[in-house]
Amino acid sequence: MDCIFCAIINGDIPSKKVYEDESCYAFHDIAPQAPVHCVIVPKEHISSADAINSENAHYISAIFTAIPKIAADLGLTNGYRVITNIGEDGAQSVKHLHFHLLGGKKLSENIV
Ligand code: DGP
Repeated sequence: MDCIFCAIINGDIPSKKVYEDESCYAFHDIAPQAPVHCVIVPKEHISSADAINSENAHYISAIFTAIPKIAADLGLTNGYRVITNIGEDGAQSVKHLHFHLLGGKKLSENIV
């Protein structure tokens, strides 16, 4: 399978790691849209949040358990935003489930 995020998880494509455990991997986004912008991915290839089911939902628990630790490590003491894009209308460009963690400034009130 040709997946950029699987290649990042495997170390075949370099990334700036911010967090890793047995279930998930987090790294700085290559095109940051906020002063802090990292991406958190499950280590198993799941195409998007639309493919979450009872078999793989444990990755969501692991990711959302990791997010407060990652946010604290990155100094996001005043809040942040978590976004996942899904499919064409959601403007998902990489077809491996990922959550954007954005912060470091007061974010726009547009788009949630
Ligand atoms: P999305 O549009 O929601 O699918 O977001 C994909 C994000 O992944 C986008 O913000 C840019 C980031 N990205 C794509 N390729 C790479 C890469 O090779 N390295 C890193 N660090 N980020 C990448």
